[in-house]
Amino acid sequence: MKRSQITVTFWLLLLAGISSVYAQDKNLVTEPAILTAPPMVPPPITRDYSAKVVINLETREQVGSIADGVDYVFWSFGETVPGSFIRVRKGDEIEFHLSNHPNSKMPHNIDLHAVTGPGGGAVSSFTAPGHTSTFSFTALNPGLYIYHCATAPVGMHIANGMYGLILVEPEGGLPKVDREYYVVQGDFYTKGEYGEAGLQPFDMEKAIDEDADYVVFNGSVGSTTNENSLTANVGETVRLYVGNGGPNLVSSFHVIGEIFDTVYVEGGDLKNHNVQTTLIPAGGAAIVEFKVDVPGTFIIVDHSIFRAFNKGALAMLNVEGPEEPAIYSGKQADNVYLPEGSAIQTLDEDYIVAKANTKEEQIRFGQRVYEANCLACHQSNGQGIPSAFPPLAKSDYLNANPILGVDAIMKGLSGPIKVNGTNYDGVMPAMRLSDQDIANVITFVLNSWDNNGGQMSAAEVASRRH
Ligand code: HEC
Ligand SMILES: [Cu+2]
Repeated sequence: MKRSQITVTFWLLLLAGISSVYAQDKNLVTEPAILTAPPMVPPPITRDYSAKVVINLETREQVGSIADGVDYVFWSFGETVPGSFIRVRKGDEIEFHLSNHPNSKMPHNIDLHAVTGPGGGAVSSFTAPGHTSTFSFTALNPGLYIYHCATAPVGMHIANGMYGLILVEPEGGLPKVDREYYVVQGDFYTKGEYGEAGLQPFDMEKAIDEDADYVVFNGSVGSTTNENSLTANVGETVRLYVGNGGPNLVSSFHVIGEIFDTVYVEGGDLKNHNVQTTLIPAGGAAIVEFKVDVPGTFIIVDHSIFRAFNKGALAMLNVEGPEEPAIYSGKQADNVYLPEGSAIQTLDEDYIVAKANTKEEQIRFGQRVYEANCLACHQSNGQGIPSAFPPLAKSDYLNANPILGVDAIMKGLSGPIKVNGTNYDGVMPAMRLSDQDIANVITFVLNSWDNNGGQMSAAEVASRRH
């Protein structure tokens, strides 16, 4: 051995000695990470010391539903889009095992924005199908961070759903709240337009043009609505961990009818208070907290509002409990307001033209048309509102002659009518819907809420246009 070699060997041995002592010195307790699928969040960390946290995460490529009747091949961390929620504590050493499912066609890796190190772990975690990569990092900075795949073409991997959130709790933890949820926005680009049925391939050109067909929370239209809504009780505090996977669009995150008591701006230490809408950049996050004071359905949106009502960026928080009329009265009066010369207005709603081939599809697509266009007046259960909006549930007016419903939507309806023995004299605006959408929504109504059933075709609707 040359002397230089001996010196090098000496230093290497010394270094190895130091690092093993260091690891022993740290004497970290090892524990497996608890991972959760959206919208759930792992429990708060209660320990007051650093640990070695072992994470096993698997990348998948599998077909899922992006909207009713629309399938998409999602690429994901874990089984879901966004991927599993990871919760660690500042100072923890994370031993990360990334496995790529043997059925994958692509290699994948992970770039965690919580990592201090080149690529956020991307190079060390590059994993071929059927392999597992291991790397470790120490979580130096507290905060809420996006993680995502960074394998070329990066944009495509992210666009297919490869992102999620990792929370690094500060040493003292976060203040206690009653409910915590996990919501991530993402934009999707498909060969077909929004709502076009069938398996829709990724569209690279639209992605480059940032011309999204879908903008959704938690991976699909309706992922977090109706029976899958977030829930809370009146008087509880709610904390949302909100991420934006992108790949392209910035989110104007807003909860209709709530004010954020606290926003951890961009997921960091800075706390802002009394915020209506918070901006979440692509590849960024925010923590929002609010107390729910009154019951009802609170709609969560990207306030770039066409994304909410036309591209899917809409979730719901259902709050149950007693009314609080001192805080919110509910509707106190509804009187017909008819300014001079405004007999019939037109609602210019160019909703999706969903091609429906079967009655079942018509009902499904019709429900979407209903929720976007009719629910505000006729209500979610079709009961209407007494002395303002007539019921569609068991409506003798509609059931006797469904084509009158078509006319009402197409041309508007005003003047006195009688529904189930009650007189109405309101104004329903004409709606600019396609023949197919009108056929679908009427078919949906006829087959809902104990109505008589039946089916309306686009051709029948077309025959009413003059
Ligand atoms: C802005 C409120 C509003 C919206 C939105 C609205 N309607 Fe109406 N609708 C009314 C009012 C008011 C009447 C009663 C009009 C009258 O008194 O002449 C009515 C009447 C009707 C009737 C006939 C009466 C009955 O109860 O059977 C049908 C059917 C109907 N609407 C269906 C729909 C459908 C389907 C949609 C969505 C595509 C829709 N409406 C959207 C306000 C609305
Ligand atoms: Cu990937």
